[in-house]
Order: sequence, then structure tokens, then C-alpha cells
Amino acid sequence: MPSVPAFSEPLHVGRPNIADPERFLELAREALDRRWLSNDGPLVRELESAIADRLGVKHCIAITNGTIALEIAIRALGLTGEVIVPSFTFVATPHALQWQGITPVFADIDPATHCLDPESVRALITERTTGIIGVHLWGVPAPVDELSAIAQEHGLQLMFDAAHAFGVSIGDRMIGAFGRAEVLSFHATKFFNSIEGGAIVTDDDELAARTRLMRNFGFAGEDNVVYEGTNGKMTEIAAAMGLANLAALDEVVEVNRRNYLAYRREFLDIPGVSILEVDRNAESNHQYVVAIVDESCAVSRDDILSGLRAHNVLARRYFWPGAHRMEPYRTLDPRAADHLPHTERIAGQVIVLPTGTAVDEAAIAIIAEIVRDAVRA
Ligand code: T4K
Repeated sequence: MPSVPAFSEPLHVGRPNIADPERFLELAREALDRRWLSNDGPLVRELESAIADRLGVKHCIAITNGTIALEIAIRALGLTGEVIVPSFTFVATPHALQWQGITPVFADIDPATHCLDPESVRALITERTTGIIGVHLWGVPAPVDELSAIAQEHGLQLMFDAAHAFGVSIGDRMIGAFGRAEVLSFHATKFFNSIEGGAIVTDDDELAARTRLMRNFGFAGEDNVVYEGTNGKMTEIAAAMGLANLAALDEVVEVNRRNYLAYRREFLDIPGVSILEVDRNAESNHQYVVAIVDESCAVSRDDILSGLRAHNVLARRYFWPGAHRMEPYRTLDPRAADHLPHTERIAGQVIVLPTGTAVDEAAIAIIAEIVRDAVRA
């Protein structure tokens, strides 16, 4: 029998932060009264300009979700053939390529950061390679300088999946300014959400103009289609949620930071389990708290996960087992694991713990006690 009682309500990873429901309803009401609900509406424009200002980038193109934003950015950059990506990421990253007939080639990660290992990227470049997509996993910055040098040396396009990295900075530069373009996700589970949503951010005028066209079927005027396109438009209701949440972003980051520090403190004395440092060289949004169960731990990662779930803590083992072990990639390249030793190991060690405004320090102390119990078992 567990010595710590279970939480009466489930504690989810990815519980949405809803900072100001009243403001959201007010903005949504305005949109209804205006009878302007989608197609480049005023709330979407306001959100775009607020995000561009916040990140210090020239252009923000709001998109219906992060995955479509990735697809549009990939297409706008003219990527074809093979593109190098980490396998240790949400499956949307490789899917956005595969969906468009481009082969994702999986590179390994640096175990200290969980982001792309530049040497692994270098080793996978072939004459079919046209680009690299770095992922700032957990909001930890990918090695932007090294990847940029490799891209330049080999004439490759470089873009970033920054789905986890809104509001993160490396020194005095905000994520959003690296590569040709970066892609954000504002999904409900992200610390900043517009229910569903995402954006492409870039300093490149021409790329921004092209992605705007692509987002709206290629329309450049009422009857004038000048480019291939899709429907990637954000709705006014989504933008209303984005604007309401943006106003309280700093408070949410502060809650996340407090939670992260509490987890780090509480887990210090748990043998074989540690909390990944996400802010070593960067200002973080702390939206993911990542526990690592290493080989020295007395019990397995999955045993700890079961212990947490038995207590209603619905922790997740993101991004297990790695995209290379999911379909269609597993069938297309059954030997990919041979060159992904760090991905293979880390994917088996990670537990993502609940954070955000639905969690407080008292809950974190109990979660740590559950893990301590599991490790003693
Ligand atoms: N690139 C990266 C690196 C990403 O992580 C993602 C998305 C993308 C690209 C693509 O961006 P989007 O197209 O999604 O904008 C969730 C999210 O759906 C996904 O956005 C996110 N990454 C991924 C890491 O997590 P699932 O399959 O784990 O979702 P699900 O339904 O299991 O929910 C996760 C947890 O959140 C559960 O504990 C329940 C809780 N939850 C969820 C929702 C929607 C709530 O409590 N309330 C809610 O409203 O993918």
C-alpha cells in the first residue's frame, strides 16, 4: 500500500494555463459582435504584432497550429529530398516533412541538453540533404551557432522547431531570431496557449510574404491566386485566448520557475533521479519539468511512472520511444537506432512532471515523496 495518499483529482502534464477568462470572453464577444471570425482578422493581427515585438523579430505569421506552421515553413524554404532532424522530439517534427514527401533523417542528441548533436548532424549529410531542423526541446536552446556553421558550410537551409521555446532567450537574443525561420506552438498544453495555434517568426521579408500567401491558399487579393497554398489561418477566437494569455505571460513564467526550482530542491536527495537543468545558458519558460531516471536508480523509469499514476499524477514519458521507432519511420529505416545511442538511452529515462498554474509547491513536495517511495521499493 502506498504510504502517501493519492491526489483526489488527477494532476495532468499540459494542463492549460488560462490566465484571464474574463478578458478572453470579452475579446471573443467583440469578435462575435464584429462578425469577423477568421481570415486575417484584427485580433490575429494584434497578436502577431505583440509576439513580434516581444521576440524582437520583424515578422510573426500566426497559423492554425504548430504542425501546419512547420509544414508551411518547410515548403516556403523549398526543402526537398532529405532533411536532418532529431528523433527525440514530438512526432509532428518529422511528420511535417514526411507529409510533404520529404525524408526526415534522424540525428542523435547531446545527452546533456536533449537537443541535436552537431557531429551527428554532420555525419548524416548526403547529396540529397537540403536542410536541418533543430528543435529547442523542453525550451533548451539547440546549438544554434554550430548548426548555423554546418548549414553555411554545406549550403543547407536551417530552421528551428521552437514549439517549446516561446519566450526563451540565449543571452540577449530571444529564440525566434535563429535560422531562416522558427516555428512556435500555442497548443492548449503549452505554457502560453491560443487553444490551438502556432506561428512562423522570421526576419526575412521575402519568406514572411511567401508564408502569408501560403497560409491563405496563395490569395493576393480577392480573385488573384499567385502561389500554392493551404488553409493555415488562425481564428479570432484563438487569437482572443492568445491575447488574454499574453498579458499574463510573465506571471505564468514566474509560477513555472518557482515550480521548477521546487522540483530541483525536492529531488536533490532522490538517488538515481534528477531534474534536467533547462536554464544553463538561457532564460527559460520552464514549461516542462523533466526528470531523468539514470542507470544507478534502484527501480526503472516505468516503475516510477506507475507509482506516480497510482497516485493520480499523470506524468508522461515524452518522447518515448523516439520518432525513429514510430511508424512510418520504423518500417522505412529499421536500423536507424544503430546511430542514435543517446536518443535510445535518454528516451528510456525521461519522465515529464506536471507544472504550470495547476501545480504548487505543496503538490510538488508530495510528488517528490511518491518518487522517493517508489525508489525505496
Ligand atoms: N513540435 C514539437 C516539439 C511539439 O512538442 C509539438 C506539439 C509540435 C511541434 C506541434 O505543435 P501543435 O501542432 O500541437 O501546435 C501534446 C500536444 O497536443 C502537442 O501540442 C505537444 N507538442 C505535445 C508535446 O503534447 P499529446 O498527444 O501528448 O496530447 P494529449 O491529448 O495526450 O494531452 C497531453 C496532456 O495534456 C494530458 O495530460 C491531458 C492534458 N490536457 C490536454 C488538453 C488538450 C489538458 O489537461 N487539457 C487540454 O485541453 O500531445
